Amino acid sequence: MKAYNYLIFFVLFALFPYISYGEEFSVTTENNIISELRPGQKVTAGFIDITVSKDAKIIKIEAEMIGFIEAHSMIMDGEIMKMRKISPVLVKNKKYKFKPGGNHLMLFDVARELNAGGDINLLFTFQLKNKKIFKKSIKFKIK
Ligand SMILES: [Cu+2]
Repeated sequence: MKAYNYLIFFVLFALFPYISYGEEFSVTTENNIISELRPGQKVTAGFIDITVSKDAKIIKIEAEMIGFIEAHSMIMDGEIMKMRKISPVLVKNKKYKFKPGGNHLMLFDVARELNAGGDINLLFTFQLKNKKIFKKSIKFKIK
């Protein structure tokens, strides 16, 4: 019986580092909004404030029935607004904002309805400095 208890103890300790490892990266979000898709459109924008518990890059964003999703910056070049694809670099515990008029998400080839009042999950892939990958599904309200 005693040997059995030791075994349980050992197994718990052996597993613990892996269990805690799974919890090491957390993502908190606010103001998660996707603009509703107007009739005839296939492209829309998204906004979100993201705070991560460790320095990380967003390397991919995907969702069902959406061709592809990019993060963009937006700058004024004289009178012309220019958007450029970016790979957002998030700093630990610092809020990163995707907001109207600034960095934003762009959803292309949308093949589903996105009506105000609904919601949609986007799957974010984050890469830490040590190259470890985390995938998080994040819910957005459609507005
Ligand atoms: Cu854009």
